[in-house]
Amino acid sequence: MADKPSFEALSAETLPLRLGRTDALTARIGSDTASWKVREVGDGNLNLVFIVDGPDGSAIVKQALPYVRLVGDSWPLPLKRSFFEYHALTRQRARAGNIVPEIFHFDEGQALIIMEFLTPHIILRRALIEGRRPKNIGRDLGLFLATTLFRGSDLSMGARARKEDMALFADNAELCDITENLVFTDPYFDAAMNRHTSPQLDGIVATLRADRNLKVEAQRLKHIFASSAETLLHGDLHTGSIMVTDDETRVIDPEFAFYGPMAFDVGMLLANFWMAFFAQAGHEKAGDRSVLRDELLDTVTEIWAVFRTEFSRLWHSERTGMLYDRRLFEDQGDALGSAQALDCLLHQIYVDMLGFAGIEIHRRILGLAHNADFEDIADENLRARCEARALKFGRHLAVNRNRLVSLQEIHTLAVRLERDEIS
Ligand code: SR1
Ligand code: MG
Repeated sequence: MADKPSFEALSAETLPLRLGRTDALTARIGSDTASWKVREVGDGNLNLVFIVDGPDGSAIVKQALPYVRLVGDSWPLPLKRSFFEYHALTRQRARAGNIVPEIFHFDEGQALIIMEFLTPHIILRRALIEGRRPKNIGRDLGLFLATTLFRGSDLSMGARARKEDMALFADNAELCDITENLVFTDPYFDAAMNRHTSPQLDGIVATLRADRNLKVEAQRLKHIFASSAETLLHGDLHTGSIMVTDDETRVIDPEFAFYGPMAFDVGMLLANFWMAFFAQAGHEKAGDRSVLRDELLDTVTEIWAVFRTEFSRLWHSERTGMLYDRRLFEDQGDALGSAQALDCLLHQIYVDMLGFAGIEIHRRILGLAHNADFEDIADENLRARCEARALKFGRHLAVNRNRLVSLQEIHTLAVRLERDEIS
């Protein structure tokens, strides 16, 4: 038997020759490779992404590289992350439906996934920077969180099936290691790859790095992240992993998938809306963004409300796993016991979600991987003011999360920080 070809990175020039006989692709876009148009459009930190236009349609080809694209080949990263992304995508699509794109083909050796081309979708982060908030994202993302987090857990899956799946994803250790270091540890000391965008932040950065309570909370959250294998997480659910039109939402890029705490995906996602809120002041050249600021806070509230409602519905209708066995509650006429257990679980997710959100905000301003919400603000003074407010907000969430009883209270604080009414 012929050896499988060894991994080789694609280029726009080589792609037609390399994939011209891949049926799953030619069936969708046409087989006349001479007429294919290929563009490399990857703007993330890790991978190659190509849009391939053919006579009959278009598709996305995503290929992992054996290193971190953002840094270069001095930071090797295993190609197998593509395997985890593929398996996460198929599970998420089964659990959450069309909000996850359709996968046409996976080639493990070449670490490539061929999938649905989303058009006219754009990255949600870009929409928010441009001043647009698609109207359905609160509902869609709340549903995505509830269905994927519930159905990937011991509340729903059979115990053996879940353990086997957990073992499969446990090998995604290098991607977890990135999060463990870049999110939970590096921002809180003078790590080599850290940067912040203005010397004007030096003071607050030093204060945060000397903040014992904050460092302890960051490590408590890291402990939960590393040891609470509750469900299959997306693992990198920020607004750059979401594509939107005015009324459609798609969630992509789950290469950081692993079994971890439910609150992590929720917290990372909400953090990105809060950062978008604090960044708006830097994008007001073409007009006031007060309405969008309100909408961003409303979106956070809606995501959480929809998540709670859908998670509760699944609790009552799909609780087929080993946890909170119905024989202990409903079957004994103890509906109250079931409701109490659900409330308790949702409360814990809420508290931990706030902590993860605070830490995510910090790492996007203090660490290696920043986000365009702030980076695209050209005026350094203004950008530093936006980032400083967000840093204070993140610290408040991480350290005081057990005492923050409502999102309304948190949003009052966000608005006051934004207006510099408190420092
Ligand atoms: C070295 S990778 C940096 C970041 O990019 C990914 O999107 C993840 O968020 C990761 O933390
Ligand atoms: Mg990504």
